[in-house]
Amino acid sequence: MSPAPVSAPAPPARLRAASAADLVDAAVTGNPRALARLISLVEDASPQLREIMALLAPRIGRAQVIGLTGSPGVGKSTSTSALVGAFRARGLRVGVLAIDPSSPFTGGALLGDRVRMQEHTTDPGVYIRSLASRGHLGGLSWATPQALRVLDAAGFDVVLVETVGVGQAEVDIASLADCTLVLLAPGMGDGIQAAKAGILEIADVFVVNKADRDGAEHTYRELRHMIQLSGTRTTEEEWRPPVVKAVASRGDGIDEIVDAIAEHRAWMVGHGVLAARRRRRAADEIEQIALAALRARMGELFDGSLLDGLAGEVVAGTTDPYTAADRMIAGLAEGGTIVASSASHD
Ligand SMILES: Nc1nc2c(ncn2[C@@H]2O[C@H](COP(=O)(O)OP(=O)(O)OP(=O)(O)O)[C@@H](O)[C@H]2O)c(=O)[nH]1
Ligand SMILES: [Mg+2]
Repeated sequence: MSPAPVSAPAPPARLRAASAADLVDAAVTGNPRALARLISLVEDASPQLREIMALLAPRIGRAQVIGLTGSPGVGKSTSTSALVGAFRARGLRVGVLAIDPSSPFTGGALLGDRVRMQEHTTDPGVYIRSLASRGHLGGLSWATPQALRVLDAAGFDVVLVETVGVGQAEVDIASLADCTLVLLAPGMGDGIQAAKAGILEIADVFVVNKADRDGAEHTYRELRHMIQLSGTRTTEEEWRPPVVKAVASRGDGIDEIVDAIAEHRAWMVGHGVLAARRRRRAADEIEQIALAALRARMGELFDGSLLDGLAGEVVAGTTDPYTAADRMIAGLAEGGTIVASSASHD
């Protein structure tokens, strides 16, 4: 059997090598237009990415990726903006990705984010970009790592990724980031509930934001109590997420967050966790790309009529969905041999 052609199609000839190389050359000097263009190519899942990522590969691995997640309105953008200021004060170049969770209920959020980020938009050491994950084969899990690669290769020391803490996006960001900040706020009613729903597993640092509000102390104590009780983080070997109180809108607690991130990083490096995380992240990335390529390949090889034919057989009871899926997979490995039931091997 010939090797399975499971990779995505080669870029069209009209996309010349020089254009990708020029774009990459400009992006790695921090040229914001080139960066914007590259990230747009990511959003569009452009076939040109294959070439671009090959050019970027030797340049990556420096950026520290910090994820911020939490319920809508908890103060993620305000904290992100304050953190940008804090990292800039330390002489670091900072990239920001605000992930559009592509859901209708946050439709207006990005405009507000831009306004909040305004103070940094004229700083050449800062690049801020919202990323639409909508329409991607793998959503956040597909587009975000590719956009991170672009910013990493462009030499940003820190990349902050803001994503609304709803379901899968929250889990995805935890698997991408070197450090995941989970923000809670008092009086939101869902803070500790959310903690029960699994944020203890993903948080490297907790931030109780809006500490100027009533109930902040209560949220803080309750969270600390939960961390102490949590079975998975009880040994000395394990990282116990610290809880930092902050008033992001006033900049209070931001230095403490930066310190907590640094401590977490030192712990990870000391325990070999950073390298392991990055390896796992690369494995996820490869898997996502391979799955997307397989799906695209399946779409090319089997036009709707084949799938429809198999579906007809399953509905009629002449085959079962597992057998039908096996036939699709076998057909894929054979480069698209039509596996209608008459041509079945058995
Ligand atoms: N009182 C108080 N308000 C704050 C604090 N931090 C942020 N806010 C306000 O809370 C509101 C929401 O803040 P954002 O930073 O937009 O929150 P977000 O989590 O990014 O919101 P989404 O992106 O829409 O999910 C804004 O009006 C902020 O000014 C704080 O520490 N104290
Ligand atoms: Mg926001």
